[in-house]
Amino acid sequence: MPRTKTTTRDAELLKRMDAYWRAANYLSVGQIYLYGNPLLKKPLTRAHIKPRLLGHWGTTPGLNFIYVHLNRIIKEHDLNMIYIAGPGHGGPGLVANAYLEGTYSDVYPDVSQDEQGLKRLFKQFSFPGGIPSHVAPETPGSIHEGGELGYSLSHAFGAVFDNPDLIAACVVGDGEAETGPLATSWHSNKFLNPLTDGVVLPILHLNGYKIANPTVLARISHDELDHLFRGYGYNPYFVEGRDPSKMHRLMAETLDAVMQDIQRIKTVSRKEDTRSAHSGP
Ligand SMILES: Cc1ncc(C[n+]2csc(CCOP(=O)(O)OP(=O)(O)O)c2C)c(N)n1
Ligand SMILES: [Mg+2]
Repeated sequence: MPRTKTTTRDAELLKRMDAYWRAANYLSVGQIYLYGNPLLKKPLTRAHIKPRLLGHWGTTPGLNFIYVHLNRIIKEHDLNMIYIAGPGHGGPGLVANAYLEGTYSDVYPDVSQDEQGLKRLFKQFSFPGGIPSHVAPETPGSIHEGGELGYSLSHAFGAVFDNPDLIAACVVGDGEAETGPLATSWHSNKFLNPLTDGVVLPILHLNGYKIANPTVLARISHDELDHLFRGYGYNPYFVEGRDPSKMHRLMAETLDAVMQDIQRIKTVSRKEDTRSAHSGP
């Protein structure tokens, strides 16, 4: 259970984070569906919708939600963190965030932060001559192409081995979690050394579906899921609900608790290391 309470000062911050999240969601849904009329200034007609749609919406609000919340702890704790997006078709979410931050327009000046640029951003996604539906090399900040499900968590562990200052926040799709490579990679925590390696923060995105089909981990009971992850050696936190304002608060409190856990694990391992060095042969 989260141990910290957010203050009234944080309420204003959470409101602004919600606004950022909603903007990222609009930019994501616009990329999937809109061919024209990017600011919906005119009544929507069929001519404004892309003739062939690729990509799906289901995973994106969750990816955007996690993105803005991780940004808060990165800024608050000055973290060195990488975001690994596992679920299928999360591309529009990551592109939306790069655009909101201004990085996208820095790299691609024609995709500017105005109506004309917005139209280009929306049209190019999953479109002939445009950008793929997954996070791809042309996405600013991206260092690895997505597309084949199953490898997010093993990449996260690989990134932090011998890299003690890095935190790899790894969003695992509940559909992705059903692939063989992902199902086995939970065990990579057995190879992690808190003194010499960084931290992996797996975030299981239980949106209930793999595209349109139900997922196993979203259908087993809360208790069974909790036990499963404790068995793997994790201390699971649940952030669940439907009301965005409650969810923002819960996520912020949970990430604060997670940061405390990480600091505690690091401190304890450092103390144990000094003690064993002093005890000598
Ligand atoms: C190895 C592999 N098998 C199948 C696919 C096709 N595929 C793309 S997205 C997806 C569903 C993924 O489910 P989840 O991770 O829960 O993402 P969500 O549907 O929630 O976005 C599948 C099966 C793939 N990309 N890679
Ligand atoms: Mg899913």
